[in-house]
Amino acid sequence: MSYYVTTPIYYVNGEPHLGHAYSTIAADILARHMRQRGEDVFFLTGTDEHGEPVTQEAEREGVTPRELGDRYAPRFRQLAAKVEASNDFFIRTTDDGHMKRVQEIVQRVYDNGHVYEGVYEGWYCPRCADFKTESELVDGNRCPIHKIELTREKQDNWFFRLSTFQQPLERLFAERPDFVTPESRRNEALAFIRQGLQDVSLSRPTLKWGVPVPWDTEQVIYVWFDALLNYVTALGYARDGEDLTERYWPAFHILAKDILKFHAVYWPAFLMAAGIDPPKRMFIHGYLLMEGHKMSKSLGNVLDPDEVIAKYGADALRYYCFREVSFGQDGQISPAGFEARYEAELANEYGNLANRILSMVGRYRDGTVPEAEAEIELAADFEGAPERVPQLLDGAELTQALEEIWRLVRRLNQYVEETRPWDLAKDPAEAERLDRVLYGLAEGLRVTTLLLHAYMPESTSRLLEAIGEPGRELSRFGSRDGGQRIESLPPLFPKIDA
Ligand code: ME8
Repeated sequence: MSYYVTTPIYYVNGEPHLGHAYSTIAADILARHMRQRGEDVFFLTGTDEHGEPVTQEAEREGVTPRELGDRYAPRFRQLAAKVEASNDFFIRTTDDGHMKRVQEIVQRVYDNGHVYEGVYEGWYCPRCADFKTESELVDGNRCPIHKIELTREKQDNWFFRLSTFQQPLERLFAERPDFVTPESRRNEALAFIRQGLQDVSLSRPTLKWGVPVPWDTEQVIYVWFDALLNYVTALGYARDGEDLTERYWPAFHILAKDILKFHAVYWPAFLMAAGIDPPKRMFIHGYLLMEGHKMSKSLGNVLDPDEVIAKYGADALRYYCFREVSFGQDGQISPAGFEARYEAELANEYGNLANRILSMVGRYRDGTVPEAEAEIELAADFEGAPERVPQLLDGAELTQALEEIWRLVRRLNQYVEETRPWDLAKDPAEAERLDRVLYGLAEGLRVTTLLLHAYMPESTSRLLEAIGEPGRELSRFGSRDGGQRIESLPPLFPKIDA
């Protein structure tokens, strides 16, 4: 089976921050997990380089939009690498391959009769690259997201007949209840559709920076259609001489609630208009908040992921984001929160557990996992875990799946305390029991670490190597007989001075 997962493509109008890393890490956890399940995975991320959000920043800085893109696109690419994203391709909307395919698809939508010329007047936010309705405005005529004052704009341009897709969209939502999750976001999108859809601009007459409209090259394609199409165009040119569309489309999209309408409403309608299948599913996550506010470039309250990674490592950052904030909801993050979870959960609960098990197998059994049967009370608690976690991750429930895994970590710690292997080791009559206890602990650690691998690829790889696990595929408790050699390891998550 194939599995295609995407992140939003990020605007190149400033430095990337933890909010961007968050979506990328989420998609990466899913991609890695699916690879562990033997799926044929394609994972896409990249940058959105056209439109007002980029043009305006370029003007402010006195550079061209292309220069801005060339400055920031590599920064986003580096951020992906730093957070250990295993993306198969990095798209830039300034790629020739993308622009050519955008024109082809937009032309198809035009040929299919879904485009007309008209006039539009409304409140326009250049940071969102979107018109706002009267009811959306806050404090008079300000953007609800960026809080900047908006001007009324009148445009002669090309329109996409979104209004004619109301019924097809309602049908799509009815037939596929998990098309948009969590359910609250699905309801929000559906309410937007049901209130009646207006046609939307397909082009911008006043802007030069973008993909030219193929039949009217004085205008450029509205940045949102240009950007959304990346999910399809990339498959056409990511691999030289190969078209991956058949193999991977439709996609599972990961994005935050700020761009729900574009993905859940405009995008499937536009694809239908082009005769392309809608996406498979999308998961809408919330915002990471710093001191109560959304982290964002325009609000200027950005937590630097470089600093966090330098101090705690990328794995710890990946773990923290999905442990602290329930994926799908907004949640507060803070340096103090990082430290607390790092210390209590990664260093103590997991890191110490691993080192204790390694050293006990080393000390009491000369570094070889005993060939024994696990005690039933431990085995029972691992029953079903390799099914429950994948099921949750099928729906991108990253926090719930991690909670399931962490229950196993805690169970292993509790089992160490209950069985007290150090006491058993003193009594030769308990040798057989000690074999069973140590086998159970090593086996539990192996199974749990394989499940954690998608979340924390680097540290779990080190541990899996130390416990002699050659592969990365998910594994059932008890499926390995013991007998493998175990090596010692420096602390996985060393204590850090504040
Ligand atoms: O909207 N918390 O780009 P963008 C969580 N180019 N996620 C956050 C976040 C935060 N504080 N801040 C940003 C665009 N994000 C368009 C998208 S897609 C075809 C085009 C993440 O640079 C989140 O995924 O403003 C959000 O949807 C995205 O960055 C917006 O990035």
